[in-house]
Amino acid sequence: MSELSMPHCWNRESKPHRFCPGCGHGLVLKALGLAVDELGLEERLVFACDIGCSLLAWDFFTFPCMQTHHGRTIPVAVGLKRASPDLVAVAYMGDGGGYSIGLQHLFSAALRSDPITAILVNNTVYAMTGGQMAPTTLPGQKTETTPFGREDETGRPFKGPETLAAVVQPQAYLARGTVARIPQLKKMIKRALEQQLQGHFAFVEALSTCPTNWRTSAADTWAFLEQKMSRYYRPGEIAAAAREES
Ligand SMILES: Cc1ncc(C[n+]2csc(CCOP(=O)(O)OP(=O)(O)O)c2C)c(N)n1
Ligand code: SF4
Ligand SMILES: [Mg+2]
Repeated sequence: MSELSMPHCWNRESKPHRFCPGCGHGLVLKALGLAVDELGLEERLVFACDIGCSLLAWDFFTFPCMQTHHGRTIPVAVGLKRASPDLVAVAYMGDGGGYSIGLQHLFSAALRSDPITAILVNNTVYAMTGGQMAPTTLPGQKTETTPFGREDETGRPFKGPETLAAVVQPQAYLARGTVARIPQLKKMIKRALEQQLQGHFAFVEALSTCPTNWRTSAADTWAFLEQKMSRYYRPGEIAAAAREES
């Protein structure tokens, strides 16, 4: 299926989407929809979305969606999967939800190798609440709460897949894609769904755009994504670190 086509599992009866013009969320959701179509998983999918702009995805698809509390999307997906192991559970969240308020859940699911697929949209800010600093805000980046640029004393920006590589089991799937390359992102999400079908934990971070809170033009939005974010957060698959078990 072409990346230009509309996913079959897209809900054509829902109202027009509410993402801002230039937002990357819709592109990540499209990559997910195409991956679900290609694997023929529409009837088995259950989708849990976080608070944050990810909640605007609640009526995007034809498969069931559950709206969770902020940061609690992963445990909800784990619960759904444990109750109905034949379901394919997708947890969809922002960087604030996954790397800040919900970080312990992400780590716990990775450590246990819960067979779910987590997709995290990294747009470097808490977008829905007005663009405050997130764990992923780049050094020097201006946000609502770092008007002079993020300073070193706030810590180093969090690299999710690389950090999880230290704790996951070898069969887990970890990757970082970008909305600048939808075919690659779709392949990563496909692999993440396949890994869940094999009984393993899978996590894909997607570098994404938020022109509203970045206050950028179309050209500057793309330049920030491609020239700043992608240099700090390198797209690609990330191997689990070898560990000595005694
Ligand atoms: C328990 C709780 N704490 C805080 C909030 C307020 N809140 C709503 S969305 C959000 C940030 C969302 O940022 P992120 O997860 O990065 O998603 P984005 O909007 O950037 O896609 C916060 C702090 C909340 N709704 N619930
Ligand atoms: S605020 Fe940012 S992340 Fe939220 S819908 Fe608008 S562009 Fe997208
Ligand atoms: Mg965010």
